[in-house]
Amino acid sequence: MSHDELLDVATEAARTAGALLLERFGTERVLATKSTPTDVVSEADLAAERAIRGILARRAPDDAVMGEEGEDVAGTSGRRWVVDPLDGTVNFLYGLPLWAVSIACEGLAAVVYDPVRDELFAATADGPATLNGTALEAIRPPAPTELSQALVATGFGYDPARRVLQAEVVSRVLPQARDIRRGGAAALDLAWVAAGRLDAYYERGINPWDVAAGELICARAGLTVERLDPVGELPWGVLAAPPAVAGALRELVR
Ligand code: LIP
Repeated sequence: MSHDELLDVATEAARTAGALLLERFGTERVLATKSTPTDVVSEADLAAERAIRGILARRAPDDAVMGEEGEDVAGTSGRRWVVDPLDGTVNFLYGLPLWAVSIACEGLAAVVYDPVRDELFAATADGPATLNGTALEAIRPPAPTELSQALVATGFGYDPARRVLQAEVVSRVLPQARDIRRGGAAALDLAWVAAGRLDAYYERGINPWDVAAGELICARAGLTVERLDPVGELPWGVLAAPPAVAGALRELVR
């Protein structure tokens, strides 16, 4: 399949899951907790992933699938879909309109869909990053050249001990940046960095499905996107920033 065909599959799956989630938004309750009492999953997560996996099985039957809520599926094509059916689960359950569907065909095509605003962020490996079909380069404001002018998004894990370490890191960034934002959905953070609604993002302790789509969208929007190596007790992470700011941010968070 061509990159554009893969993008079409991702778009159909994201919009289908997004419509299902939007119907439940504001009424869904916690179904269960996972790694900690604050790491929750809802029936909406599970229903959305079932819908996405059904479309992938029909339209890309030979591809592997890795999703947040289901078992990994092996493939024979060499392609792998990385799916977060509902990124920002806690926000969703609280009725906060900061959540998204994140679907990537790893390295080839990616969408982050925000059903509340009906905003589809998308990119292919050889095409521009777009918002509802418009190239982000054409609508994004000029990027900051100094970290002190950068609005930096980040997030925190569910484990209290990890949060102590992450608090130390953010205490270094806060005095150096314009300000910090903690939205609660990595996929949306990355999509908004690509769109210029945020200037940069870093986070450790995320999962591949949180960031796979947003990383490609940010890279195709011309941002520096890199993985942060594990350091001490802190796991790997992601940093996305304008090239002029990436080095200064990396020094503070690595
Ligand atoms: C969320 C991430 C967010 C992180 C949260 C949580 P989920 O994913 O998108 O960046 O800070 O702790 O992991 O669990 O809502 O799919």
